[in-house]
This record gives sequence, structure tokens and C-alpha cells, in this order.
Amino acid sequence: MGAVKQAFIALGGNLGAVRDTFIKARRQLASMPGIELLDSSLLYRTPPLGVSCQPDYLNAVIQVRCSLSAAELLDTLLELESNYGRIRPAPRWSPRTLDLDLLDMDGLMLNTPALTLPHPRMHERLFVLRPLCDIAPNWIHPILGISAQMLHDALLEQGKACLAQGSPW
Ligand code: A4P
Ligand code: MG
Repeated sequence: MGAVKQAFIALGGNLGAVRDTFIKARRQLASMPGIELLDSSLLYRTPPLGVSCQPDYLNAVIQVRCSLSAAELLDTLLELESNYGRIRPAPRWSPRTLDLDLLDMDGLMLNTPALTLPHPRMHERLFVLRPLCDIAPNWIHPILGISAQMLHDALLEQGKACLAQGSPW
């Protein structure tokens, strides 16, 4: 256990009772030693990106305070995914019960085979930026130096479709 840091985690899923899975996974994460839940976005129903012939996704973002390293937090997330029925290996962009992506940890920049920070595709995705804006619109992307809100608005200006209103969970 090291210094206390703050992290943003994206949740995604499109198989099974996804809202229930999110609620349980959030509760389990918050009960772990060294992890405290700080905030949760609304929950969004989003069209699948990448492969279109699969069910819609639910997406959300949570913020935690934690004393784990980024690698330890990622291991915790991968273990939680498999507890909730995530099957690996699977082809890229397969439907999944639960995807937990580490978006950012205190602005850390990392590029190792196991972990890239900030998450390399987060700035292109409304299903990440819209929920992130619910809880941290002023968060600054550590590489691009642009806020979550401005990244989000830029995608809308490029013509990406606005997400439907989110709901509490
Ligand atoms: N990994 C490296 N960096 C990270 C990080 N910052 N956070 C490694 C999490 N994992 C990270 O991940 C593969 C490996 O990436 C992990 O073992 C970890 O060591 P994965 O979750 O098995 O891979 P994946 O999710 O199938 O592939 P990929 O390319 O990460 O997919 P994406 O980019 O996550 O996209 N459409 C909607 N509407 N909503 C979605 O949530 N998600 C995807 C998956 C596609 N379409 C979607 C959504
Ligand atoms: Mg993932």
C-alpha cells in the first residue's frame, strides 16, 4: 500500500443483467481494503461501438480514492471482471458482462504491455466522456491537456450523436 491517489474507472457491459452487475461490482470494489468510492456518474445506454450486431451497452464512470498502485488496481479490476462472468480470451470487442477500464490515476502516464494510462481510447468515446463529465467535467487529460467537457463537446461538434439521458443506479 502506498500514497493515496484518485482514480477514474469506466464500466461497460452488454450481456446479462448489466445494471445489477454494475451495482454489485461497485459495492464489492468499495468494500475492498485500500479502496473508497468517491462518486458515480449516471448510467447510460449506448449503441455498440466497433461491432454493430450486438446488444446495446450500459456505461458509467466511477471515481475512487485508493492506496493501491495502478498495477494493483488493474489486477483488482481484472479479477472482479472474471468474478462477474467475463470470459477471456475472447475476440476484441466481443459482447461482455463487465468491462472495467482504468481511465486515469492522478494524471499518471504509463505505457507497459499490461497497462496504458491514461486509457488510450477514452478521448474518442462519448460513452466514456459523457459519464466522466457528470462527475469531473474539469478533469484534464494528462497528455492532451484538454478537459473532459471540452473533449466531449469536440466529439459532438464532429457530428457524433449525443447519448440519451442517463439514469441513477
Ligand atoms: N489494459 C491496458 N491498459 C488498460 C487500462 N487503462 N485499463 C490491458 C484496463 N485495461 C488495460 O483489455 C485487454 C487488456 O488491456 C487487459 O488485460 C489489460 O491488461 P480487455 O478489456 O480484455 O480488452 P477489450 O475490452 O476486449 O479490448 P479493448 O481494445 O480494450 O476494447 P475497448 O477499447 O475497451 O472496447 N461500445 C459501447 N457502446 N460501450 C462500450 O463500453 N466497449 C468496447 C470495448 C467496444 N464497444 C463498446 C464498448
Ligand atoms: Mg477492458
